[in-house]
Amino acid sequence: MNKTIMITGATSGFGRATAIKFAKNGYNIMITGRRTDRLNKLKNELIAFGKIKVLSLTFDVRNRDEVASVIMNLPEEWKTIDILVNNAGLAVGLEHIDNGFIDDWERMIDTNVKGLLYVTRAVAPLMVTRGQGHIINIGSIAGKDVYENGNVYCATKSAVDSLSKSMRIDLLKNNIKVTQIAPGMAETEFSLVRFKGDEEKAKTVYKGIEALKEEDIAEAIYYCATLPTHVCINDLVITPTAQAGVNHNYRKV
Ligand code: NDP
Ligand code: 8X3
Repeated sequence: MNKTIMITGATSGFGRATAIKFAKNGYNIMITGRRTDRLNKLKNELIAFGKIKVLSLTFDVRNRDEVASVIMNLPEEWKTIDILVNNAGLAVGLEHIDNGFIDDWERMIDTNVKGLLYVTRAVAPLMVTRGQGHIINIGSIAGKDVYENGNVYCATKSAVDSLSKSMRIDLLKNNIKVTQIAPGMAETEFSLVRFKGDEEKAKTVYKGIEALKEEDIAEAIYYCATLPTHVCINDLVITPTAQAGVNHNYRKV
């Protein structure tokens, strides 16, 4: 029987690449995000790999009631979630703390911290009931160290770092693995979102650097998820070769 994976934020970047990687390897896939058109397109792409089922769920992870209701009302066959990838997240803005937009801060906190918690609170009991499961949280090197203007984004990812550790302790007796993957600079739609659609500004982030690709993170997620049952990768920090932490990049310009 196929295993089942739920991926939040599958309409783009790491989430999308992860859905493709697991579909190619025979997993049933639940893809989630806010953009239904993209989910539908991806669903068709995934089904074409054959022999798997795909369920597409449109919801905003910030909506506590919606998250709870969607997951509680899953068809029975989709309630056996083997792997949850808490990936949905974003950075918005890059300002000093005295100039930051409070709306941007709220969006990051609501998505990266509260959204991850809402999804986990709904899915973890299903795993506890079965006495198995694997939660993979996408943190960031921004959760390991801070950079100028990173303030609130770094704080949200630091919360993911901390939550990953405590989830692992809380779920220890339930045979549930918890892994954090903390990527460095990766060229997805991340910077486009951070700079509110400014493509030129987004491109400068990756100038002179071979950034990580979304597939690199999908490969890492797949590796962590397919180890023997007694092995749990706790924390994986992955940067491009040209990056050593949030404040050290080597650019060829
Ligand atoms: P993308 O912008 O390419 O993808 C982000 C995904 O998150 C989209 O599918 C988006 O879907 C989803 N998402 C955002 N907000 C919400 C929401 N409120 N409800 C549901 N889904 C949401 O970025 P990445 O793939 O790079 O980012 C994925 C994760 O990786 C994030 O948590 C990010 O912080 C983290 N990360 C990224 C790094 C990078 O350099 N790229 C490095 C380290 C960590 P939709 O808009 O359809 O809702
Ligand atoms: C994204 C990585 O360093 O741009 O989480 O904040 S960084």
